[in-house]
Amino acid sequence: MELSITISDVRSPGAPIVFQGDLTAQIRKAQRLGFSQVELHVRDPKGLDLGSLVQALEGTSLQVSTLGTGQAYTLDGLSFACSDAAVRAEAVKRIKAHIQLAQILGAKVIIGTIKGRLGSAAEGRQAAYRHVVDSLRCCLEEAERCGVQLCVEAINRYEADFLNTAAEAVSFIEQFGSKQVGLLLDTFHMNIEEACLMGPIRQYAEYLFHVHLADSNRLAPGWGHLDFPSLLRELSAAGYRGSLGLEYLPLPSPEESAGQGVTYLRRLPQG
Ligand code: LER
Ligand code: MN
Repeated sequence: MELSITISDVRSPGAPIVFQGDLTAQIRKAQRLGFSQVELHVRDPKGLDLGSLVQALEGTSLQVSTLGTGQAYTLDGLSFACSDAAVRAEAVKRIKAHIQLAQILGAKVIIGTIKGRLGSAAEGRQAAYRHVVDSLRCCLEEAERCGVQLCVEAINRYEADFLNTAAEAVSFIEQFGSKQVGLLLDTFHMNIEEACLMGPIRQYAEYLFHVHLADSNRLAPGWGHLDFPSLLRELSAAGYRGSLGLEYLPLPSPEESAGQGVTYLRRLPQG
């Protein structure tokens, strides 16, 4: 089981990123706690000290599973759905930079909140949806050139106004007809949107590129009421051999929540 812990050099209060702040210190902590991977949330690759990052990783056996991109939306207001063409162009440019960074690090790139919002008016929604498809198509050209996989995340209705369920995300993904675009399932969002956690895993296994684990209350697994033993069995039965990204609120503290996640999950039977 590849357990990946969410980290970021940019502090985002309220975000479900476990370790925030100095990357070298976080990478050391992740290694000490027994993680095999990190999920690195990057606001703008231009602002990242790649040399220090690579140096910090070299001293460990950690790999970078995934790059999170949501800070480009939450902190900089960039999105694929935006009605302003200049903002969309900036969003595409930013994600292409994430893709180039992912190529260097051997990571996948998450397409989550960067999709943006479609709004409530029917006509506006159609136009915004087309903008999302067009923007992702531009990013996909770069992803195919770089051999990087893009993970489209289904996000619950309170945080996103489209692609809330696995079924919606998969029909969105299918229109690109590319093996470089797949699905990211997050147990926190699934608990809100899906009738059951297991069905989509079984049904959409062939699309599944990445998984985010958080409990029902977005705390570490084991501190809410989700059935992680069954979930891990289902993922294994579905042939999922990818990474499990621990993406949840760093409460009561980053160290305690990271420790709980790794200890609890490593104790579970793995199918
Ligand atoms: C991002 O992976 C995610 O799950 C969003 O809900 C960000 O809060
Ligand atoms: Mn997530």
